[in-house]
This record gives sequence, C-alpha cells and structure tokens, in this order.
Amino acid sequence: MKRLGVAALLILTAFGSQAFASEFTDKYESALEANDMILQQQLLEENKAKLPDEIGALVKDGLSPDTPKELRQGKFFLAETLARAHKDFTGDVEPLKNVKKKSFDAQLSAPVRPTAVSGVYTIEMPKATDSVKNVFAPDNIVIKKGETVKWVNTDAIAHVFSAMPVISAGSFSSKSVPAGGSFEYKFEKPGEYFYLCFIHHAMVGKVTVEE
Ligand SMILES: [Cu+2]
Repeated sequence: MKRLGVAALLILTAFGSQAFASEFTDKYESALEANDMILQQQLLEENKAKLPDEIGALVKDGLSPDTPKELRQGKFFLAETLARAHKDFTGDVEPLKNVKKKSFDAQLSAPVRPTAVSGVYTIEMPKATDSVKNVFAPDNIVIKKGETVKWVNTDAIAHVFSAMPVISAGSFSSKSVPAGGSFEYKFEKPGEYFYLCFIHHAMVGKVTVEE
C-alpha cells in the first residue's frame, strides 16, 4: 500500500470516500492473486492474532455504501477466507458465521416491518417483469415470535426455498411452490432466518423474529 500523508488520510477518512485495506490484507490479496500458497500460509501464521479485527474491517467495507458495488463481494470473499483460517487456527467459528450473515445481508433491501393480517405476513414471489424477476417481495422483514409468514407465488414458475443451515436460528423448507401456490411457516423461535431459492441462487430473503 502506498504511504499517504496524514492530512490526505484524514481528509479521505472524513469523507469516507474510500476504505483502506490494511497492509496485511493488501499483502494477502497479492499472495492470493499470485497463487502463492506458501506466502499465504506464512502471512496467516504471522497475523493470527489480528485476524478477527481484519475480518471485521473487511465485513464493514463489504457493507459500506462507500465501497463500490463491484468490490463488495471481493471484500466478503477475502473476509471468508480469513475467517476459515481463523477457524482452523482456533476452532472459533463465530467470525465465519458473521461473515456469511453479513454477506447475505449485503444482498438484501433494508429491513421493513410490514403489517400482519390476522397475525400473518405475506411475502410475494411476484410475476417476472423485464427488469425484475425471481425475487421475494419484501425480501427482508422483521416480525414477532409466534407470527406466521405466508409466501405466495404469483409468478409463472415454481420456486423452492429453505432457511440456510448454520447461520439461521431454525430451519424451514418450502418444498416446490408451484405457480399459484403458497407456503406458510410459523416462527416460534426468535433470531435471524436467512433463506434462498435453490433454483435461483440470487433469490434471497430474510425474516428476523423478535421476542
Ligand atoms: Cu426461485
């Protein structure tokens, strides 16, 4: 990484225009690009203790609106690589889970609290248009424990979705929901549920269940 004057760094930080990779992540990325496994391992060993902080910084960059969209997935990819190394070193799986959750969050709209009708929330899988297809609408909702979500397929094709294991608070699986069909699930356990369609992997959603 080029050395920047303190003044320049302060200005850039103040405007939040560009997140700065650490010297370590810069070096590690170069080693990845060069496919230099020995250097990668050496860098990881030398920086073992600060991996959680490095992972945290990368996740922050990945979620930041100041990070150009095309660079965000790269940040999460690198964070995941480091989180796997951290898990191998220490057995601590939490940073890896956090990276997976946050990388999922980065694909979603801002969370909304829709209105339930008789304790049931409706999420539509709307008919594809020229610009939008294979989506859950809304894709990110917050509900209360004991409430039910009903996914209604008004699209012309089937969708099949399930909660992601490991990072979700519980599991549900829709099986195949044909055009015109629906699927209901009652959320008894608080927490975050990340789910995706097995046919369309970019078709993602989240239900956050509050106590
Ligand atoms: Cu689908």
